[in-house]
Amino acid sequence: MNMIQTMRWYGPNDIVSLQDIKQAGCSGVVTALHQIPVGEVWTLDKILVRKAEVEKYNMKWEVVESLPVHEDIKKRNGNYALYIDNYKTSLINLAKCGIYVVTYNFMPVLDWMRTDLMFKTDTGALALRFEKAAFIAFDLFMLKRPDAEKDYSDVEISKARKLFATLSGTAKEKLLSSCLQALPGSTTHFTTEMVLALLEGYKEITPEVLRANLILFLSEITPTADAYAIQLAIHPDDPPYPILGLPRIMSTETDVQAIFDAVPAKSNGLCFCSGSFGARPDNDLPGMLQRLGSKVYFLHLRSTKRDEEGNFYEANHLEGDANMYEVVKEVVALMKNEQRSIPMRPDHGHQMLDDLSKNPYPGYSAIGRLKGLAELRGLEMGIRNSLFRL
Ligand code: DNO
Repeated sequence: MNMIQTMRWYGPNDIVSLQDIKQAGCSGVVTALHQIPVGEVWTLDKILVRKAEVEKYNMKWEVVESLPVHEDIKKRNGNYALYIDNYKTSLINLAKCGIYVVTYNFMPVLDWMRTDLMFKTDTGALALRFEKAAFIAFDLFMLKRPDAEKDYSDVEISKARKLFATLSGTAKEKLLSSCLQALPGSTTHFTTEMVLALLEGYKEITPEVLRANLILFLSEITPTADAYAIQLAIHPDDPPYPILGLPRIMSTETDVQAIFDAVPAKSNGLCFCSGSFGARPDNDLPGMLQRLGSKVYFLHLRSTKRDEEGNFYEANHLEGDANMYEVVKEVVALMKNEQRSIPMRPDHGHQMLDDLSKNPYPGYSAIGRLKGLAELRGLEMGIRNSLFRL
């Protein structure tokens, strides 16, 4: 039993080609129909077109990432009932096309958040970074979110103010555009007005309400998912704590366990992202794999280097704070015990070498991910052969 090696492909507009992914040694691809507006049905014909593209390169469309959840479902208002029906139809259509692992998230408004998409590491390669003071500066002085200062201490605010005062015009623009990076796969950005309007919609939504809405959503879709052998894989919050006053409910082991307990369906599973969970020191990654492993349907492997203040950047895959040896060891043991292979992708990667002159989706350049994948593949093989004699 091996990890199924995949890479994310953003579709025909991605500057990283299917041939590149094949040459990196992948047997599968992780992709989504990013062209379909959130909430609409993924039709059989559109799924089949994408599937055929991937199969031309002798690879399999292994995982959907993401089948996005409409904001109305998260808030349980507006057209949520229609969007849930559409979601079920998309799941059925995917299963009919032989695609069974479906990743999604339940993060309100924004997916992942970074303050710097081009942080220069000591090698000159570029990494994604989250700097708390910069984020607070964005929130207070650029977004100007009402009452935002209530979420921060005086020390944090004064640090953010000082930092903001040192930023040049270009640096400010860079910070703004990093924070307003829209959904993955999209090249259009949010505006501050759009974000403020979206935040307004969450005013009444406490973490308890959001969790209840996720449980209702899962109760509604898991019977369909179970009937069609779909494995749903929820992605954790990134970063794994509340931001912009929004509720976040998928940041810790307790959060995950609560959802598994509330909806015990087989299809209700997890995308174990060592990078997202690992940005919190209280998340015990190998322990989480031991306890939640049977529900892990997809793996994102990457490591962050964090500090006490809550800043972090994305380190090389085998460096940083995640103990990747322990993580992969648990994955190998899990696959051996359960006699199943789990799809994995090297999550993100540094922009390096020839890719420095290109304009990839942030985190998704070819060479950095190829390096990460190669290292993870070697680590897995070493562990399998030396510890488990597989
Ligand atoms: C970032 C990704 C996330 C992930 C979604 C899944 O690079 O890990 O955007 O795809 O949260 O729904």
